[in-house]
Amino acid sequence: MGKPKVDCSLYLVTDSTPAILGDKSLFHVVEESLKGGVTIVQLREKTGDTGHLIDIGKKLFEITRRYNVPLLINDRVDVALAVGCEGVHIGQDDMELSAARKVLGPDAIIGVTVSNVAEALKACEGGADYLGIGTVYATPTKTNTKEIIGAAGVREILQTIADAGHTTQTVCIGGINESNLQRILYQSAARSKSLDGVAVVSALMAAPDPDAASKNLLRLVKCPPPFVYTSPEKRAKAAGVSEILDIVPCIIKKVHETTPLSHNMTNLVVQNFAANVALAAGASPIMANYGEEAADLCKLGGSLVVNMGTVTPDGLLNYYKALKAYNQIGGPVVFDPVGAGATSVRREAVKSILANGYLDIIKGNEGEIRTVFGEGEPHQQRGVDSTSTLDASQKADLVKRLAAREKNVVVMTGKADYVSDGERTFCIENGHEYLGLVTGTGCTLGTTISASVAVYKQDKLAAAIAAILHFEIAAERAAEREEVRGPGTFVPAFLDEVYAIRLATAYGDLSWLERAKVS
Ligand code: 3NM
Ligand code: MG
Repeated sequence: MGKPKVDCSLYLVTDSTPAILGDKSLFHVVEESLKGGVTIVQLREKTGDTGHLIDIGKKLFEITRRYNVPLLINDRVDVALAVGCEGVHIGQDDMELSAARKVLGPDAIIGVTVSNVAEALKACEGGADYLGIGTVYATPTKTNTKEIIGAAGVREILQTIADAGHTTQTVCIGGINESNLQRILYQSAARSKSLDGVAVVSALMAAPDPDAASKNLLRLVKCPPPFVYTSPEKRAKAAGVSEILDIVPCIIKKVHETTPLSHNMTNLVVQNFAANVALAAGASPIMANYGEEAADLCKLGGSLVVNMGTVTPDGLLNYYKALKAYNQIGGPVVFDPVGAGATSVRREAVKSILANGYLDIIKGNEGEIRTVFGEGEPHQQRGVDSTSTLDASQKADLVKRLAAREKNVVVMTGKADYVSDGERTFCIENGHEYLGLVTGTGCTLGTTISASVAVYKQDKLAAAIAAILHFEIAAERAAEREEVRGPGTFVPAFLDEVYAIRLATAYGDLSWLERAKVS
């Protein structure tokens, strides 16, 4: 007979607890999910007598067989034998893989739960047919999970087993649903190995229409997320400084010509200033902190700024709604983790924002970016102040590693700014000290970046650099004006220069760009 084919694209793990299944029939939900395209099913019952479990297994096996989809039993090798189904799924506390293999034979499908690199290597070496990697996100479905590893933890496991030469299939599990599935597949992908699919419990077992839900989940597994720009231009990303500098005027000009919407969910301090900078740069600002509005606003072709400068519990829920709306259609999101390291509330907010959406660009000062990176000792920021302790190569390394981890673009502002997409890393040494003496300049840079990335999704790194140069060279020129004697007179001059640079660029005068110090 040989081993049945294992397709892990959409893996259904059952759960018949009333909190999840409700008053529906387990068999009906599984059959509807199979109709919708589930590719493998695991019967997972944590309570009940063995005889009862075997009965359920047999009945389920009649259904899965009709759809030509394998049925596995959680933990219970004996039940799998009695049912005669394709195999088992075993956790780290269950029977050893080698023992299960001995009992079930070479043709049985045996999957293993792993949550770290050591467990993954051991399972691959022991001949597991697939790995269930988790727990990705905390989930009410399984509260005794050992470790929440996020997309980054999944990626580390994938890279390690790929480096060791294993081709074992992989799925991830834990808190996966239609709104985070594509992002998790994208962010967890390692250089040479990505997940083969996702495993879900509640996304199907609790779905009102499991047939439709599984069709949708399977579609999402098969196509790249909307925020990944998949045109041929992707392959022709600017590699060097001169190529980037060639694109910068095109991006600024395109903002001028198309007036992209810049949807700001931002703090009380900078709303007015950020709106004025957006207007001067050629964008159309809207300050809308109510998440429900995002479903309409995201359709207008602009981008979103999530600035957590005055974060509140309500504010967080609003961010999640907006993130979902923008992520779903690929509208770019700029995240400004203001004061991220100042309080434990903000550190937690950063973690939950990262877990609740894809952030195309993260922009912050050194302390903020260190907090977002989050490994090692917590970095204590003094309020929202910007201070620096890292040297140039450490800064470049930090932005590069964070961008590689999040699969996005990271901008770290300071006397010199560092920008990376995980592969290309640049340093920009423009700007003026007055920018540090006026409140909210960092936030308004986030708004400026949102305008350029809205019009240039194909290379978000180049878009970020265009905005930084526009903004910082405007500051230099403003500070040199005769009438500017300090931060007070600087602000109006700065707005004028942002506006002047935009108009000059639109009409072909690029002399301002000669000041660019990019390396
Ligand atoms: N195993 P939901 S998490 C069954 O981490 C199970 O090994 C997990 O449920 C692991 O899709 C989990 O509803 C429950 O979040 C996943
Ligand atoms: Mg188990």
